[in-house]
Amino acid sequence: MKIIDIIIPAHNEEKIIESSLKYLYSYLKKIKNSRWRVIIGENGSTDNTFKLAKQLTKKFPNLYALHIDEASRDGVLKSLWARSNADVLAYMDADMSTHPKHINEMINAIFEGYDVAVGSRLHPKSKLKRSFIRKTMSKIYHLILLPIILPIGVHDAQCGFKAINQKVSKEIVHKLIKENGFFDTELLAVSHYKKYKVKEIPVEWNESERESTMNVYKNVPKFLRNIVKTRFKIINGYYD
Ligand SMILES: Nc1nc2c(ncn2[C@@H]2O[C@H](COP(=O)(O)OP(=O)(O)O)[C@@H](O)[C@H]2O)c(=O)[nH]1
Ligand SMILES: [Mg+2]
Repeated sequence: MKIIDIIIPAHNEEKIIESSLKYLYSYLKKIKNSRWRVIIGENGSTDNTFKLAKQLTKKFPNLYALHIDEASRDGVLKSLWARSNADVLAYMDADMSTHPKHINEMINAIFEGYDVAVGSRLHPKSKLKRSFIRKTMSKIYHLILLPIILPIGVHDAQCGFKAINQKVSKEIVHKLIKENGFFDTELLAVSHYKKYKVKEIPVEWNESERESTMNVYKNVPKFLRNIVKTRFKIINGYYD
């Protein structure tokens, strides 16, 4: 039987984690003929996220809560994917901005032989509820910066909804840097370079009403530096 691990990175999410899990589980119940686990990967919270997550493991089947000693969301994703032996390694953001109805399609894509499956908010078929400023930043990033410096082969690098198989996990995940959400762009740029089979899933996205936990504006210079760095790493054969 195939095994699916779904990681939920969590940082100061005590207000939404329970309702998010309820929402997600109503769709997970529809997954048949495989064993799935949901793993909350918490770090750095100053609220009760971890304590609550631990309590919720008694309420939700196949739910695990881990406190990970890593400094960032990317560090948590890297570390939990690296230690998983599942056939499908997935993650989704705790706020369920990506509608969880897409989870089956994402998992099935890996079962069908795709190496990577990613949610996409910039595909013509996506449905998007997002603030003007975040939409604009995303368009500049994906329509101008990435095509010029670091092609990724799909419309959206940064949607918090992705899955990979063990091949991708073994070959590249340990090489990705762990900083401020850039993990997603690097994963896709390297997948594109290595000609992995990538499925893009147009998603329905409803931006969460809670404030972003990711320091989006502060991270802009780091993203710019990292896209150039990744380009050079590809040229220098670092991922080969
Ligand atoms: N474990 C962990 N998760 C984080 C950290 N920072 C953000 N996250 C999680 O990353 C996901 C994306 O964050 P979010 O605030 O929704 O970002 P946005 O959608 O880009 O505004 C959420 O599940 C957060 O809880 C962190 O430092 N550690
Ligand atoms: Mg979000």
